[in-house]
Parts: sequence; structure tokens; C-alpha cells
Amino acid sequence: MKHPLQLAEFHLTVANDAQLPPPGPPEIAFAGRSNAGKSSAINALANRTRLAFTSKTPGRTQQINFFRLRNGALLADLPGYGYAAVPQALKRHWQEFLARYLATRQSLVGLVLVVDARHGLADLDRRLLAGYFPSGRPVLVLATKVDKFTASAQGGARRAIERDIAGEFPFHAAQVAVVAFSATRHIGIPAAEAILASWLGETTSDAGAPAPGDRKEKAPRSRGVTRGPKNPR
Ligand SMILES: Nc1nc2c(ncn2[C@@H]2O[C@H](COP(=O)(O)OP(=O)(O)OP(=O)(O)O)[C@@H](O)[C@H]2O)c(=O)[nH]1
Ligand SMILES: [Mg+2]
Repeated sequence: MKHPLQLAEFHLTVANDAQLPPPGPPEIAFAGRSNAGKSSAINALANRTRLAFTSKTPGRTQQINFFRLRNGALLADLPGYGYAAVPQALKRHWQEFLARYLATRQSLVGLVLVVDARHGLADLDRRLLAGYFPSGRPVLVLATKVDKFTASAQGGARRAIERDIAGEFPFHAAQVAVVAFSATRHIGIPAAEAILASWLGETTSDAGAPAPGDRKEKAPRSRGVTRGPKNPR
């Protein structure tokens, strides 16, 4: 059986709230700093080379590209944040858009936060998480570009991000799974696929017989964690 993200197709590009497709099918958003590797992660998970456009120039994706999965669900490739050379007004436009979208989009079933494993969480990542967590929905952090680490250091990079999130957002750690990932070396793809499939109510082909190493990366579910302070900082 093919994974639900495989053979995703381009659907729509939007530049503001008014152009968003009406909420309906389940939607998964990919967010992260400019150049973190969001578009590359989407391509790797969809098993396509140029579905989402990647670039060596940071700040390239200045709109939201939607992709449609075979089961009708949508993926949203959100504009990257934090790139210094983007004009201030445009930065503000997208930061406000992202905060609104993540807090209010009814059809959102989960957030994939793409983080360069060499840099860890940035302040803007923390702000984004603080705004999103009260929704009670799950987060998959892709600690990407781990191909830049030795095999033995990759787990350490993942655990450092886990510790960081647990320390900063103790009431929301159960909403988060962190997966060591590489789009170029195809690391972490089965673990990420299993989590995304569970958000979409599907199982991957190897479900029922998970590899021992996959167990700890079971999808987080919302568990009424919003009982804690809205922003634990
Ligand atoms: N080594 C390595 N490089 C990667 C990986 N993923 C992405 N890159 C590189 O990082 C750069 C940015 O990748 P993109 O996927 O375009 O990043 P993005 O987050 O979509 O960037 P914006 O759209 O500008 O926000 C490109 O040069 C990619 O080739 C990875 O897993 N390993
Ligand atoms: Mg991009």
C-alpha cells in the first residue's frame, strides 16, 4: 500500500487569507524558518523531486502552496520566516498570517515544524509553537539535515530539541514528536510517514508490525493538555 503522501499533486497557491480554500478536507501545515528545508521535506515525503520548489536562496517561498493528497487531504507549504533581507512590511504580513492561520484554521489536523537540526529551535519557532499549542493539536518536529551529523550524533540532535521543548512548554510536550530527518539522505521518512498517516486516520503499510526503533515515535495525540496555562513562558 502506498503512503498517503505519495503522489501528492500541486493544488493551489495563495497569498492571503481571502484566497484560502474553504476549510473542508483535513489539512497539514509545514512551517519553519526560511531555508530550514520545508519544501525539500515535502518532496521527500511525497517521493517527488520537484513538487514543492526548493531553493538555495532563503525566503524563496513567499506564498502558501497547497498540495492535494490522494485521499483528498491538503498539505500547506507555509512561507519561511526569519530571513533578514525580506522587507519589514512583508515579514509582518506573513507573521500575522501564520499566527492567525495556525490558531484558527478549522480544518488543520497537525503542524509539521521543520527545524535545521544544526541550529535547533529559533525564537520565531518558539513563538509559533506558543500560539499553536492551545489548539490542542499535535506537532511533528522534523529535525532536518541530520545528514550533516555522524550517525551517532543524529539521536543527540533530536534529543536536544525534545529537551528544549519539554523545558519551555512543559504542559504541551505530549503534543510533540521529534524525528531526526534528512530529505537528501531519506532519513526518518517511515517514522514521519507513520505520524502523518495517523493524523489522517490512515495506517502505513508496515503498521501492525512496527520496527522496534519506531515505537517511541508514535504519533502524539491531543489529550486535553490545554488545561495548563495557555502560554507557559
Ligand atoms: N544537506 C541537506 N540539505 C538540505 C536538506 N533539506 C533541504 N536542504 C537544502 O536546504 C536548502 C533549503 O531547502 P528548501 O527545502 O528550499 O527550504 P525551505 O524551508 O522550503 O525554504 P523557504 O521556502 O525559503 O522558506 C536547499 O539548498 C536544500 O537543498 C537535507 O535534508 N539535507
Ligand atoms: Mg520552500
